[in-house]
Amino acid sequence: MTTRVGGPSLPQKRELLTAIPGPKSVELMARRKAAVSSGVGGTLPVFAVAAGGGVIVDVDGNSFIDLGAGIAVTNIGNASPHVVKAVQDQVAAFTHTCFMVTPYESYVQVCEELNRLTPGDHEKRSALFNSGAEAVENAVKIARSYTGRQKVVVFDHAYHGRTNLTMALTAKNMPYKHNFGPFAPEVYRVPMSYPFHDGGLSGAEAAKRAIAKIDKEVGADEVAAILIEPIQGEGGFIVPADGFLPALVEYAHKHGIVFIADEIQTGFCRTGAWFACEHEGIVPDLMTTAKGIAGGLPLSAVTGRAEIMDSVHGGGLGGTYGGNPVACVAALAAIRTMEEQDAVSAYKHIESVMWTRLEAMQAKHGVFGDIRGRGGMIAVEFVKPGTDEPDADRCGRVAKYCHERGVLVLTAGTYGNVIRFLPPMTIGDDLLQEGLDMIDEAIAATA
Ligand code: PLZ
Repeated sequence: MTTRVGGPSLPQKRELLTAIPGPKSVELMARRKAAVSSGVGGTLPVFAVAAGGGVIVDVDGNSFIDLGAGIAVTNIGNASPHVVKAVQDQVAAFTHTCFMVTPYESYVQVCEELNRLTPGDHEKRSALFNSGAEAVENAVKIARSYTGRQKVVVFDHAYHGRTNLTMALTAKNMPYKHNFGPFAPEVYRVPMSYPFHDGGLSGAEAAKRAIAKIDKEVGADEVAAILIEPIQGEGGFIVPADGFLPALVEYAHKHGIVFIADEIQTGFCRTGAWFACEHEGIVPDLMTTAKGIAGGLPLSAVTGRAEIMDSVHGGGLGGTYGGNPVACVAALAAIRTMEEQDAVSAYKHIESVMWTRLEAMQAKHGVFGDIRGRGGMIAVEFVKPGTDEPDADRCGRVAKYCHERGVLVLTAGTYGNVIRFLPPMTIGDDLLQEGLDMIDEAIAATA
C-alpha cells in the first residue's frame, strides 16, 4: 500500500473499502492482543495510518468521519500545518535537554501565552507537564503548599485522571478505580449541579447543597482546594446550572480556598470560548490544561495567580519531560492556528449545526433525555422514551452502528448512556452533516 500523507490534504469523505475491521486491522488486532495489555481500552477495532481535516484513514484504506478528535485533543485538526512545520524544525534542532537542566525559550513562550490567554488580568505564572493527570496532581500540590491545608473537594461525576491521586479525585469506579485502591486520602466528594437529574434545582440552590456538605462534613477552613471541571467531560458533558460556579468561587475566596478549574477537556476554544470558565465569567485561581494545547503532542500545564504558583519551594515542581521542546513549539503553533483561524467562531458554528440537527432528531425519535454542551462539546443522553431512565444499551448500539459504517463517535457518562461529539474544527459542514445523518439512521435502526 502506498504511504498516505495525513493532514488537511486528505480526501474529505467517508469511504468504506472493506468490512470494519478490514483484513489488515484484523491482523493487527491479533498482534495487539498478543503484545499489548488487555487492560488498555479500545473504541474502534481499526488501526490508523493518517488523519486530517475531519477524517481518519485506516490501514485498509477506510476513511472514517472523526467526531472524537482523539478525545478533544486535535481541536485544530490532525497534522495541522503550523504544528507539523514547527515540530519538524524542532526535532532537527534538538529534541530534549530537560528544562530544569538547560532551559530553552519555547517553554517560557508557552507560559507567556497561557498567562495571556487564561481568564483574569492578574499577574500569573505557569508550569508545564506531560499529561492532564500530572497537571491536576501538580495543581493540588501547589494549592496544598500555598494554603498549608490538605483537604481537596471534588464533585460527583468528576473525571481528573488515572494516577493514584487523580483516581481518588475521579468519581466513577468502573473502569477507572476498580481494584486499584487504596487511593490518596483527604479527598471529599460533594454533589454536582446536574440540571437534567436535579429536578429543576437552580445553580444557586445546587451550590448551597454542595456548600452545606463542605461546611458540615469537611470544614471550610481545612480545605486547600475546590477542584472542578467547568463542564464535566467523561462524566457526560454536564453543564452546571447558571450561577453554580460563581457561587463556588465566591465561597472559596471567602474561606481562603484555592479554586482550581480543570479545563483539560474544555480548554482551547473547544466550548466556543478560549476557556469554559468564560461562559460563567469566573476567574479560577489555578487552571489545568492539556489535550488541545499542542495539536496532539503531549503537553499539560498549570496556570494561575503568581502568589500561589510562586509559593512552592524552589525545585518543588518539575519532571524530566515536562514542557519538552517539541511539545512546546507544537503548542505555540497550535495557539497561533487557533488565533489565525478564529477557532472560537469555528466552534460556535459547529455548535449551531449540531444543535439544530440533534433537536430535529429528538423531535423524531424521542430518545434523548437531554441535549447539552457548548461549542464543539455537545452530548446527548439516551433514556427510555418518555422516562428519565438511562438507556446505556441503546446508546452503545447507536455508537456501534456508527463505528461499523465509518463514523467515529465516543460514549461517556456515569450511566454510560451519553454520546458525546468532539469534532475537530477542521471538519467541513458536509462531513459533519453526514456524520449526524448516521446518528439519525442509527437511532432509527436500533429502535
Ligand atoms: N481532566 C477533565 O478530561 C482526560 C480520559 C481518557 P490525561 N480525559 C480523557 C481515558 O479514558 O483515559 C482528562 C480530562 C479532565 C483530566 C484528564 C486526564 O488527562 O492526559 O488523560 O492524563
